[in-house]
Amino acid sequence: MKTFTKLAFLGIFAATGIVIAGATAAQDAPAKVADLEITSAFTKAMLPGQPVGGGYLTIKNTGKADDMLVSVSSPASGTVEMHEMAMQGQVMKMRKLDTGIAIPAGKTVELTPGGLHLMFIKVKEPFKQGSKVPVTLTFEKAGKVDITLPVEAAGPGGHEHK
Ligand SMILES: [Cu+2]
Repeated sequence: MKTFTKLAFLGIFAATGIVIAGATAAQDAPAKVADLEITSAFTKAMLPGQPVGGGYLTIKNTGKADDMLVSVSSPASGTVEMHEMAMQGQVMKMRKLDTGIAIPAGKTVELTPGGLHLMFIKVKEPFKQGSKVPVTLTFEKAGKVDITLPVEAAGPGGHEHK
């Protein structure tokens, strides 16, 4: 019986360990607010002297009403803007989206390098690989949701500004 008791305790500890590990990993798990699901959020490590950084994520609207991402903020930067990259003739240009990013009912909107993206401006400290950047998204209908963007390696395909 003693052995059984010990094993039972070990089992509980093992289970607790898994729960804790699960809770840590859950920070990057999909975030939900109302009918919106946010996944694949990340940013990239910033090079020394780089003044701005890009933020990327996927927003799925599982509801029947259109919504809109109207503002974004982060304690890690002075301002977060919503931008769009698009070819104008031969040149890739960036445009600030003042009214926000539409998230139509039943649709998935991806913010990716080279397309729609978040732009961290007046970044307080360059983002370091392996850290996380907290971000608050505000939607017109769904309201606010806090997410974290894991910082991935800097490199090609990242956000480039001149
Ligand atoms: Cu930009």
